[in-house]
Amino acid sequence: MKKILEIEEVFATEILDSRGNPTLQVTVILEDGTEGISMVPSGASTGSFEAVELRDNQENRYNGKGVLKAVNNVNDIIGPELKYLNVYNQKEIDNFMIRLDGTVNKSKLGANSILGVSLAVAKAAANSLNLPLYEYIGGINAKILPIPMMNILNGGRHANSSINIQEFMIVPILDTTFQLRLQMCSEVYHCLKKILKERGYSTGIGDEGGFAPNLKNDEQAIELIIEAIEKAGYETGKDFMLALDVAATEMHEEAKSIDKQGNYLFWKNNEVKTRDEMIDYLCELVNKYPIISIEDGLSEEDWIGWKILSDRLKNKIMLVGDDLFVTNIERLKKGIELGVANSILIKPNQIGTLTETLNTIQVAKMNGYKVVMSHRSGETEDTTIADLAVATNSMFIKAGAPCRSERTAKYNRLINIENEIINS
Ligand code: 2PG
Ligand code: MG
Repeated sequence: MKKILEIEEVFATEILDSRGNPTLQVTVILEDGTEGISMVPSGASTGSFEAVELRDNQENRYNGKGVLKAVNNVNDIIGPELKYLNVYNQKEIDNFMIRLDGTVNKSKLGANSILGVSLAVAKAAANSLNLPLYEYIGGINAKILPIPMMNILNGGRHANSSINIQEFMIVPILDTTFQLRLQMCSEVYHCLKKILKERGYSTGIGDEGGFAPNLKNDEQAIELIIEAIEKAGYETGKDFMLALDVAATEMHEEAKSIDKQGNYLFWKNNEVKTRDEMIDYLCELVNKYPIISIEDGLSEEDWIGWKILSDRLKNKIMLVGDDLFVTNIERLKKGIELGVANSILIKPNQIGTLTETLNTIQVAKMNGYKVVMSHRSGETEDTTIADLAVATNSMFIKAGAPCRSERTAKYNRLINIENEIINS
């Protein structure tokens, strides 16, 4: 017989994220008193096909970024409807919220409200069974720790610097434990800090904890990182590879202001590239440097460009769709059909429920797309994505630099999960 445990109460609170902007905390309380609490992250370089993050737009409060409407939607609309529902019916609860919202992009109730509830329900259910979240979601097969794609140099929208590419990541490919990989990344991070300091560059950090120096150009960032890897005693190509998130949708948006064609504007140094030039540029970078993965090399609307890029690079490296796929099963299916990209970034708040997130991961895996679980640039101390990465045996995780508690919280959670799995 299926176990039943009813939801007693659901409520939300407005809290702050790592950028100091409001976001939601949602609490679910069960009839036996068990609680599940989730906190919702928030992006800066958001794709236009993401589910809607509901904000108050009330200029005199938090610069319009308040989330009291979303809080009220949880307290007054979603919460009362979930009372007495069985907390173990995650799929039914998520589908019920999708119907209650009734829009294609969750714009009525807000994906932030819905995701907050969805994750808090899962956490309450896991807690009630005394199971860690990764095991509740992934069962006994949840056992693979993800490889960090660690963003140690921030540019684009995540830093007020001269660098256009949003993320420069190190990927410890050496076959070893999560904890050793984390150690390797942290060592490289600190070597990079030393190098930047010695050369007179700022060691201030960007939104995801990576350094945000004003370098001569984007390629210098790659070269300094390679130097840092070697200074830390590791070999690029053997111990580490590099990954980039170009976040090209942002460049495409910037270009629209000066050029109707919507090329790509490297707005920090005012350089315009056409789609073809952009593709050539990315191929050159791949030829020149040990790059294993490029995320959002082209914009979310440029399916034609993505197809050309995929034909040129898909057999060499990972091409990760973030703004392109927005964790949305329909957009992913379109990509699969067109032969576009070969990997997907998974951000639960892009789609708005745990069930949809898991469904998208399943389709990705069935079609041989690699899965990269991801934080947002605006984060909280919530560590759900760490559990979700293990629950789904995702190959990679993006959780930022080994710096800033909202980032290290995810890594620290993964350390504890790895220890639990080793000792079980
Ligand atoms: C990205 C993310 C996370 P944001 O583009 O991949 O690194 O950034 O949350 O700002 O969309
Ligand atoms: Mg991205």
